[in-house]
Amino acid sequence: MLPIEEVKSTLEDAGQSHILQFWTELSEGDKSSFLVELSQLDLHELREHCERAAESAANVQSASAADQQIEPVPSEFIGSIRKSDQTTLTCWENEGYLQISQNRVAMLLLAGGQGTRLGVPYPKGMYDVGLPSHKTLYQIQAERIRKVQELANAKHGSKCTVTWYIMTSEFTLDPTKNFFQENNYFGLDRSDVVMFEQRMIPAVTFDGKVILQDKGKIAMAPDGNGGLYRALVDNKVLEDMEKRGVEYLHVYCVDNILVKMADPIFIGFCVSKGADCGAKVVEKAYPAEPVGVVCRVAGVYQVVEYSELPLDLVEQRGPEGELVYSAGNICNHFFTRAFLNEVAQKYQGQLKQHVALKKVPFVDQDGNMVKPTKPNGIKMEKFVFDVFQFSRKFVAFEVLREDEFSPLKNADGAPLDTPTTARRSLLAQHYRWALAAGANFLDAQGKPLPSRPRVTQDEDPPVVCEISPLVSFFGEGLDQLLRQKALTTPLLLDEKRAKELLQAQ
Ligand code: UD2
Repeated sequence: MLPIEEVKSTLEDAGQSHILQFWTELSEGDKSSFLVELSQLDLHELREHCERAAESAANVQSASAADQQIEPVPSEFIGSIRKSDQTTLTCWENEGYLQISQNRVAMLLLAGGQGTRLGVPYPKGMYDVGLPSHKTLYQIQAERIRKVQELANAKHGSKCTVTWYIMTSEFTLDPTKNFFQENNYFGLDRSDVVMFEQRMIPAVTFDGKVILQDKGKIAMAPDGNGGLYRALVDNKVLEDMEKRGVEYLHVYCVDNILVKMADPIFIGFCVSKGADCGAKVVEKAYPAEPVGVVCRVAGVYQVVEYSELPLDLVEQRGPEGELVYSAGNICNHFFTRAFLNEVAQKYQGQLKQHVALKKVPFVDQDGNMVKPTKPNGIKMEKFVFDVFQFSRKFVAFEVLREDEFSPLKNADGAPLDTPTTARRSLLAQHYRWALAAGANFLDAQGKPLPSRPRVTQDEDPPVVCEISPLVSFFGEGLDQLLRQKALTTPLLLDEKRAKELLQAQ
């Protein structure tokens, strides 16, 4: 902890002396915790941070498309599930499983966000969208890791590990850790789940002053999911990866209920192409969908975030009425460890700072708590995909939305990306898998239900069928359990039920 006199003079130098304006009113306990907080801040970077934030906010109106030289990505450049034949897909998948079986693949979850839109006071990964099993997002992800390891082992006679790195923040670390402990790491080996914390940075007013959230507390926020690269260095994660022999990292965001963990096809595709960076995309559903788009900016492949794509480009359509900028980023990325090392050593400090204007509660000059009704603060964030520009070989890979993308962003009541739409997407996928495996469903009275594999997010699938990831990773292995079986709904196909069905053959 730094002495108060030193903190005072550094804050004065940084033009931030107001931070201590209520110092004399604080209790001894509050003084010491505030001093701890201030000592952890990089006070020397503070001036630059505040100046840069104010300057960026003033220029927030982004340059025009022509200024930025944004172009769409030619569709031939994008690998695709839809456009590839089965032999090629199997080839990529085999490559992926081979790498997994050799412990060369790890997952990295970005879980440091505050989940403000969903509005729950705990990390999003702990959310239960109301499936029959009541599994949370964390549990679903953990079980998919267990299953993909099992499949790789079965193919290669190995005993492999897909290490799970989890980036948290001050908001999410403790609850996430406790939740994993209480749930016995969902059956994973706890030494293969590595949690680490990203940095927090102060929120700043439009004139570059750090915002006090309380008389003895600065308003802090995580530094964006691009804070990953600094956090990898701070927490020696790259060294850990090297020790474990991990060469490839599959990075993803917490809220996509359909995330295909350590996706062997995607990994195999990226490895076969010799890529150092990759991004999964889906075709955008509608112009304003809140997903970034993969494009070329001044000739270099990048993601332009939805909040920054010029409006005329958002709406632009081609001759057939299709969206020109349609390669929607689903926050599912591939990196080689070698590339991440390079980023850590050379580029991490050069990452662009993006500006978000937010309503940040604060104490005013007179010490009153104020809840602003319009944005009053600037939060600076780095984006995880901003390193693509440093890549030597970047690839994009298009997957099917109905199989791989259904994010949980908003609370129920919102039209899209809610617990209801997430639950429906998962149940609809499992229903499709069951039908494809030859299942017949009966209603509660034993009457056969007609098959209707195509359902939209606006309706519940006609049958409630949930399949545990421990039974099937992505629809495989269900034929032997379900073919020509008459199944009463709701069906919760967990390991116990799978055993019963096998025995009933
Ligand atoms: C993200 C993508 C967007 C699109 C969309 C799909 C970014 C910058 N944008 O937008 O292009 O793919 O997802 O759903 O990736 N997080 C942290 N630390 C932070 C902030 C966020 O770990 O400081 C995590 C967060 O917990 C989540 C992920 O990053 O898992 C994405 O964050 P978000 O939900 O705020 O991003 P969103 O939906 O604006």
